Parts: sequence; C-alpha cells; structure tokens
Amino acid sequence: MAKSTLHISKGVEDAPSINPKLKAHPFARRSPEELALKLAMGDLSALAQGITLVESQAPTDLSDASELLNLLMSKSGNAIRIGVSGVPGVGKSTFLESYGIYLLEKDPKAKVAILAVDPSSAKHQGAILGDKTRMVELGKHPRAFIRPTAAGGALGGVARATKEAMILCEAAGFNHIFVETVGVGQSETMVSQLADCFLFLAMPGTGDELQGIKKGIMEMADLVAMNKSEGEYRTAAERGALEVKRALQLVTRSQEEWIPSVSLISGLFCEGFEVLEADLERYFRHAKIKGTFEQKRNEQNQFWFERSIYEGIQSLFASDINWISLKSALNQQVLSREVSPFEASRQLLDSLKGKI
Ligand SMILES: Nc1nc2c(ncn2[C@@H]2O[C@H](COP(=O)(O)OP(=O)(O)OP(=O)(O)O)[C@@H](O)[C@H]2O)c(=O)[nH]1
Ligand SMILES: [Mg+2]
Repeated sequence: MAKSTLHISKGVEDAPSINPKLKAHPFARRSPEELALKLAMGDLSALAQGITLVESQAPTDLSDASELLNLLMSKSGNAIRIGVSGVPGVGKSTFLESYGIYLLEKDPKAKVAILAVDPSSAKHQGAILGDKTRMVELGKHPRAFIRPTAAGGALGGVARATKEAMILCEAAGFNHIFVETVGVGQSETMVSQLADCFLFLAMPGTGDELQGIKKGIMEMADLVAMNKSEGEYRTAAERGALEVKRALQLVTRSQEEWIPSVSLISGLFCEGFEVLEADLERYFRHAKIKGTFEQKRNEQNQFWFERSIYEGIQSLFASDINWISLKSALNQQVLSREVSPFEASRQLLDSLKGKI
C-alpha cells in the first residue's frame, strides 16, 4: 500500500478549520485520513473509533486499520507504558482509577489512558471486563481514556490489538499508558511485550505471601507494590513486603543491576502514591541511563515484526483449500506414524515452494 503523505496537525492551533455545520455523527464511519486528523487533535471519539477499527477482524477493515496506523506511527512512542498485573481481586482497577486521578490532578499536562486486557474474556467480547472496568470517576475526566481491549480469538490477537491501541493513544497525546491485565495464563509474558515497566501488585495475606504468586513473576516484575496496606492491614503488609523483597533478591534478573523496590500502597485510600511515583521515576531513570529502555522497545518491535510475519503467512495459507487438504492428509500420516512430524512438515513446506 502506498504510504499516505497526509499532513497531520500538531495541535489545535494548526488544525484545518472544520465547518461546525458539517459535523459527522459520532458513529459515522470516517476515512483513515479523517480519523487520523481528528485523533491527532486528541478527539476521544475518533480514538475510540480508531481502536475499534484496529481491533476489527473483518477483512474489509484491515487496509483502513493499517493505513490509520501508518499515518499515526510517527506520532507515537512518547508515553511511558506501564503494565499492571496481579491476582484477581488484588485491586488493579481500584489502584489505576485512583492513581490515574492522582497523576491528572498533579500535572495539568498529564493524559492517562488505561487499556484493560482480560484474555479470559476474549470469548465474551469483553462483556465481563466491561463490567469490571467502569472506573467511574476517572472515566469522567476529560484527560482520561479507559478502554477494555477485547479482540476475539487468542491471547496473541488481544495483545496485538492492545499494542495497536497503545500507538493510537500516544498519537492522541496520552503520555501515561497503563495496561491492566489479570494475572492468569500467559498474560504477564504478553505485558512484557507491550510495556516499558512491569508493575506487579501483591496484597497482604495470612502468612506465606508468595504462595499465591506464580512462579516466574519475580523475574519479570520491575516494581512491586503491596496493595491494601492501609490501617489494620499495615502490619501484615509490611511483613509481606519483606518476604517479597527477600524473594526478589534471590532471582537472577535480566535487567542488569536493577533490584525492584517494594512499596506499600492503598489504591482504595490513595496512600503511598508519592513513594510509588518516585520508585517509577527511579526505574525509568535507571533504564534510560543503562540503555535498557531503548533496548526493550527495540526488542518489542522486533518481536511484533516477527510475529506479524508468521501470523501473515499462517492466514495466507489458512484459506487455501489445497494447503488445508494436504495438511490434513499429512496430519493423518503423522498420527498413524507413517511419517515423522518433521518429514510431514518438510513435505508441506515443499509444496509451498512453487507458490512463493
Ligand atoms: N481494603 C482495601 N480494599 C481494596 C483496595 N483496593 C481494592 N480493594 C477492594 O478489592 C476488591 C477488588 O478490587 P479490584 O480493583 O476490582 O481488583 P482487580 O485486581 O482489578 O480485580 P480483577 O479485575 O477481577 O482481576 C474490591 O472490593 C475493592 O474495593 C485497597 O487498597 N484496600
Ligand atoms: Mg480489574
């Protein structure tokens, strides 16, 4: 597809004047150019429409979606991207709502976007997630945008849609992007392909704090916050934080020289946010000085490039009737042990050579 040379305005000042009498209905379908123009001016309905477009699985939307992303790509990349995970009920949504409001009240230039991903709700098109992510107060704020991402299909599809939604949010001027994901399945691994920083929320328990925490999380977390640390839970939270700190010291980390700090917060009572904010700033300073910030983004882009190639190849052949029947025949032979899986795949790939 030819790259569009459309000029996208940098703000309201240099935006072309739009005749107010010609206002489109908010749900009217807009062209990618029009959508990009409005979105880059920070129009939230255009942002929502843009995300719906990139989430769409309809073949007719694919070219519009990729044109929109091409038009806005150069305007993305300026936000800090934080992935927030933790067991169901730990208080992710509560924390994000109050921490979002905290950031917005503190800094008049802050714009906060929250993309909530629940892989388990992909089947239900986000209906369950929609209920859980109301975030009523934050949702009313003019500099906030909340969106449950629910692309149908596998976790990979949801992750990709979230990555693209992130690009659109950045193009619309959002400078703090949070991705909330429920800590089940492979969702943390997915978040590490999307975010600059992985913030893991834990909560005080009745004894062994690490029991409910999945293996591998300690290696992935860049920061840990012990939520629900207010009032009567404070002592248990302090004990839990010590235990988590000890566990963090035991794991070998890929991020050289960085030992995640563990802070005590209460999302419900807005406590501990200054310390957490300072920890986040320290993390980003460290990552930028050490070069791991850029390195991580480069690796993520490479990951998405590779992944898109394989997905593209898969979908190219998934609809080819000859390919499907040959694959199914070879699969039978593999099952009946007539050929090895390797030989079968070689034969299948050989059949492609003529086509490519
Ligand atoms: N005491 C206390 N309760 C909290 C705190 N944060 C959240 N809660 C409560 O914990 C429950 C779960 O909170 P959510 O914010 O929905 O938790 P979540 O992690 O987003 O849950 P899922 O989206 O289901 O994974 C709610 O009843 C909250 O009111 C806190 O800081 N202190
Ligand atoms: Mg939630």
